[in-house]
Amino acid sequence: MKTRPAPSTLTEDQLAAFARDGFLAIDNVVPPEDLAPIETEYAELLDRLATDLHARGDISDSYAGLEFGARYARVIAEYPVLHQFLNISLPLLNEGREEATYHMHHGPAVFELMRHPRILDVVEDIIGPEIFASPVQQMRMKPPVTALHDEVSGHSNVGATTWHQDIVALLEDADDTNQVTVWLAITEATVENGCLTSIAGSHREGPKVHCSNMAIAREPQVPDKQMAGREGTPLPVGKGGAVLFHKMNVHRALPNLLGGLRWSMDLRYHPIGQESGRPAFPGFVARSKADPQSELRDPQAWGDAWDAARDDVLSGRFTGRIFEDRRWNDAAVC
Ligand SMILES: O=C(O)CCC(=O)C(=O)O
Repeated sequence: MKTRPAPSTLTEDQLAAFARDGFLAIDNVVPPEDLAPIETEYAELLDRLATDLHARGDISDSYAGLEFGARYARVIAEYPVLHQFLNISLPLLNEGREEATYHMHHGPAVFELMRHPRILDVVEDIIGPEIFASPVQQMRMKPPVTALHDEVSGHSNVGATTWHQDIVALLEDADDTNQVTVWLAITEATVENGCLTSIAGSHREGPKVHCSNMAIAREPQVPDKQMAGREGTPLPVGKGGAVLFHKMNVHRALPNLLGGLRWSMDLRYHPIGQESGRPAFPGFVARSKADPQSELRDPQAWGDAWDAARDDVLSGRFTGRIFEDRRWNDAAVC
């Protein structure tokens, strides 16, 4: 029988809890000081975007004097598509793409955080030491709900999210992929500002029907009636804490009812050689004990790979689907 090496970071109890519940909330995965580079990178990015948008007359002020979260809330209230410029994935659109807004951010601080040794240690305890960083990744920057523009209030990168299993975001080729989601809190996540909540053990219930109803949310969602009477377990974590998810676990995020920014980044990892379920976009080898030379360590090469993917999609060279939003739909239920 194959034996698993002793975990280096997670305890046996934590691994057992992850196997039982399909989620695990852990504080202090990334030391808060290691989040400073991403905070600086995003402050500079927001400053650039706000200055340009104001110069073009798309927003009424650049809000330069405000602190980061307040500035972000004011800019996105006037220019809702801002989130696409701050996200760490290209938009998941199979059609209707516009070159002017088909954008993302792939700065070095993001890349370094995706390779953070503490994150990879946790992932290694779950999937082993041959780790591929999937391109299925999102930056979620949630202003207070009171500041949300109607146009994006149902978008999971800025508003509350609906019940879902992470497998729904993957194409069929990744059905057997051993994917783990690492949801990282860049600001503290509490019940009041929109932490995650999850149904313990739901990863053992098989795939759920996900409806595509744009009036409810931009992403496929498990309808509330299917979840009736089921209480989620709220998963608050401090800044630098993380929540891990099995890809079949049912979870959602609560709304941000407080006055400040709720900011997180969700990353996914799987063993090297398995399908990511998003062939249009580039992942990379984040850690390989067997072949350390294969690890990608150059943020520029990572950014270039995303730029090449953008060109391929916009030019029509990539002809496949990016995202499948009907696969899990069942008209009888939806
Ligand atoms: O942060 C959120 O709002 C949702 C994140 C999520 O559901 C996920 O990472 O799968």
